[in-house]
Amino acid sequence: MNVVVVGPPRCGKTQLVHAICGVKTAQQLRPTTCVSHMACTLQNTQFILWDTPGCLGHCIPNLAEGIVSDCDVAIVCYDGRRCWSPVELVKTIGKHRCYIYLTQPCAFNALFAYETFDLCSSLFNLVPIHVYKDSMLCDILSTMSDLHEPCPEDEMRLVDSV
Ligand SMILES: Nc1nc2c(ncn2[C@@H]2O[C@H](COP(=O)(O)OP(=O)(O)OP(=O)(O)O)[C@@H](O)[C@H]2O)c(=O)[nH]1
Ligand SMILES: [Mg+2]
Repeated sequence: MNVVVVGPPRCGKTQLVHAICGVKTAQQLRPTTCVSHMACTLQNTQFILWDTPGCLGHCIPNLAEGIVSDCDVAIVCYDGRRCWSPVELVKTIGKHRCYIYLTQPCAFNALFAYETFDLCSSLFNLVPIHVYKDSMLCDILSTMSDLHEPCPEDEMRLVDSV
């Protein structure tokens, strides 16, 4: 499963990728300037985690556009800064494959709260917001396995074709 991690500069994207893959992180990380990936296996599923440079405003960095459009899931990191909200990025990427991850447990601002409410109520679909990486990964795994489970109609077609 390809998972891309996006968000504004210095919000904790690289730290999250390292934490998920169990890599020890230097205390001060340098700004990410290219797209890179790390792999890990969780519950028998291989995850490829793609780290990206910080978004300027609500734009996906040019270097990351390809992987953002190809990935199965996007984790939109947010650290609570007032001048930025993850909602525009979620709309651009597509709410059906986005998870918002709060890198600071108390990450919050009024714009974020207002826009998130608007996003949920106007599109009739909730975008999951997580503060714990492990529960976010479980959520991603269970959603993806639901998506890949054959529906009864598919099973019937299979039986028919035998
Ligand atoms: N205390 C704490 N510090 C964090 C956390 N995440 C990141 N940091 C610190 O914030 C700084 C930036 O973290 P990065 O993971 O490099 O952030 P980034 O979003 O990858 O930054 P860019 O690549 O520059 O866009 C680092 O010095 C980290 O030590 C966190 O969850 N808790
Ligand atoms: Mg980084």
